[in-house]
Amino acid sequence: MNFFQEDRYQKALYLIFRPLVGGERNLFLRSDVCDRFEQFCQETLEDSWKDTELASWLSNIQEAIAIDPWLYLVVRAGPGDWQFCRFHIDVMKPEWIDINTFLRFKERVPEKTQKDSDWVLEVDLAPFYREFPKLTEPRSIGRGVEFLNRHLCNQLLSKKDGDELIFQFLHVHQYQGQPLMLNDRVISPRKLREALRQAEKYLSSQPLTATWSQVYHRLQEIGFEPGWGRTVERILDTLGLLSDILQAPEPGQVERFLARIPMIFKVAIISPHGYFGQSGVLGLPDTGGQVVYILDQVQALEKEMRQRLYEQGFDIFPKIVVVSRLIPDAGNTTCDECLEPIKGTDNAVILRIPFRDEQGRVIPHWISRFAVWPYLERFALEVEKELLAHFGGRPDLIIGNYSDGNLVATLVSQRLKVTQCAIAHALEKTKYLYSALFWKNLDAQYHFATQFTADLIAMNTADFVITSTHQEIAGNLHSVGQYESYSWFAMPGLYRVVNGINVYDPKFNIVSPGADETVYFPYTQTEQRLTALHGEIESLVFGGASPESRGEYRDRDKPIIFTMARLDRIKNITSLVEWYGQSPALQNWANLLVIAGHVDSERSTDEEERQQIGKMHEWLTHYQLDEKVRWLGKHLEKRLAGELYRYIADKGGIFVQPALFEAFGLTVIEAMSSGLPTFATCYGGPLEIIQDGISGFHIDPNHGEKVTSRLIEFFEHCQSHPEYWQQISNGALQRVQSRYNWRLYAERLMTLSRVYGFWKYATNLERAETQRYLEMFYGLMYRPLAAKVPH
Ligand code: UDP
Ligand code: LCN
Repeated sequence: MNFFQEDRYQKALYLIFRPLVGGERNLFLRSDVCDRFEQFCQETLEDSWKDTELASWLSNIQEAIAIDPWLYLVVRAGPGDWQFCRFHIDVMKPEWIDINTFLRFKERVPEKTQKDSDWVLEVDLAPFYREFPKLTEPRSIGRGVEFLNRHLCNQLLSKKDGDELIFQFLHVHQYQGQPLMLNDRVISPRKLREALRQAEKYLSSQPLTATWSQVYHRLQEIGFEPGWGRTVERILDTLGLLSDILQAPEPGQVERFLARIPMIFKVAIISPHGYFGQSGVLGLPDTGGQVVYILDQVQALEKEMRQRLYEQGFDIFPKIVVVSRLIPDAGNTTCDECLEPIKGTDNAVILRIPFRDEQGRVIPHWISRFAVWPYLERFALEVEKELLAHFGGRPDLIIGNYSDGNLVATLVSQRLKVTQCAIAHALEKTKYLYSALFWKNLDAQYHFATQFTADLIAMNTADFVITSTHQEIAGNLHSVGQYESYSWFAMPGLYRVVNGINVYDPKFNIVSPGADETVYFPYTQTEQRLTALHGEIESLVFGGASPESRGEYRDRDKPIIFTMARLDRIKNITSLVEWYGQSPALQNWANLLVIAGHVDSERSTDEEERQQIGKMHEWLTHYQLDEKVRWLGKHLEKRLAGELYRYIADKGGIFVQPALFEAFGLTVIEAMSSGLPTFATCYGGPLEIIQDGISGFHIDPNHGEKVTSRLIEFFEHCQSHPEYWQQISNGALQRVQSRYNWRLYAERLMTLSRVYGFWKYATNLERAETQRYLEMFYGLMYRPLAAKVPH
């Protein structure tokens, strides 16, 4: 960056940064720097600055910290590509610094001091990963398995080790004591190659449709056990894949071969917090998409597991257990039942285990997801015991969900030595501005110090991570990804992370969820529609005020702007009501329907929800919206909600998701699958789900007036071009059908589990150091923090 050497740039930098360094504020975001640059161009009356190298460099500044006379900057040239520098305001030349110096300076802000803090623990995981392969290209982020397959090929190519590795790996498989794949007649890689030749020769004389049981005797004599295929055709194909790999491995073949190995019979899915049930729970505090996701995931996984096992020659029913928390005071839900079969599956159950206090007494009431930490260790031990009993042995895969589930998955997987998959759903860190830096201010309410510590541990122990979008890992050009935000951060007075997670780690894979196609389908599929529910839907939408609702439409013919979410602050539903209240023009175009929380705050046990309920009432009263807004504080059954989306589409309505941040946004794909034109936040998953102007629209929740004008423009445009609504509706349908699909999801997850299972096997010894380091971090940092959370 030679431009720094030139006088005119140094002068410009001085003029741009001077007001930042001299002012009241210490912390600036990218948007502040961009605004300041815009102002500078106006002040100098020179728009040509915008085409300079300086402009593009400034646009990469992610944050700035000013403490007179210094300005420290973080420049993010792309995902995971961080540089740190500082300027003395009198010497406008950058001095490149290391992350540690930057963080020490940043810590001065909340601590309000002029000097660096005394000794603070520095967490650095990078040295442990020195020997591990990493992606290099930003475009490969989230496609870890493809990279790993190539890497595995190289490893297998190193002949001696490679053959030995495959040979050993095929020997470890068994099901309830019965060996699978190979028996003790095959005692070396050389014998394996010989056995393959013999088996191929023998099978080529057998009918392709003959089954395993018909050829079993001879194959067993040669050294093979069940697992190669149900029919001779399939067995030959699997043997052929292995022969090819032993000869000259190729990534696609390695993946296809590993995908066939019968490794996954029993899966544990851990999701402790919230109300985990199959009806009457959605919309309750902390109970939303994660529950929907897991229940749909289980159905799809069971199908996929059965299919794979069947094709490999087994008539075994796979077992899936979803482990959640048992809540004795469960209201009208089933969350007080220990065991509940999962609908739509043959063999999957919800297993509920209570939280207990130090004396072992069961905790009876619901606990916010921010306060579960003191209970998790004990919970994990009980989970381990119950899983072993339920499965009659170890599970083959443990999937953690959200910070608490991932920590429990870590504890159980480490003890049982089982492959661990992590799914974040939503990492809280990026949802709250400066959540790490000002952790002390937020800790009484959110206990972020404990949560972020748990996140760091679980992310690093997980064998692989599944995300719903690319942005979840690595953000986009200008915004930081949820996982990326754990690369480095400071929690002043507690510890400082200089290398927490690397978004180029091949453990990350994007595997997007879908929306249950039997529930969320296009409004045009009339023969499938649940028209019998329309009477109920009409009284929900057009009924009068009741203890569960507020508002009654005066004009029933207007289209409906629909929104539905948990009544969390982040969901920002109250702002949508406020924007609507402030715009008589929008009120002229459409009515607003809100399904969220409770109308009566007495019915809520969650402080944040109660505050939001208060705000809702305030805006409805202030803007006199009772004849234009209908608010239902009711939790709709899935099928009723599905038909409601379509009912609103019938009437030319739209769906709006105004969240300040949305990690993924299942309501967005549900609405789109129904054919509803959808307007959703540009912060988080919806930015990637929706292509703006094609399959829906992005809205910026920080600019309410712009949201309102976008909605008005849409209704206006639909009036002058009646086909426009249809065009966006079709765009939405095409988008979700091509991208968000549970069948594809299950297929990927099952393949990943095998590839990463093999990788774990191949590298296990090299991970011992990391494990020990993380155990120490758990013992010395996490445990004392968790113990301090009130319980
Ligand atoms: N939901 C519902 N009733 C409500 C609120 C939400 O059925 O009152 C469902 C909604 O249909 C979706 C899920 O809960 O399936 C919410 O998932 P999303 O990913 O949109 O948000 P989350 O609640 O997980 O943050
Ligand atoms: C949690 C969230 O906050 C949503 O954005 C996701 O859609 C949901 O989990 C399912 O992953």
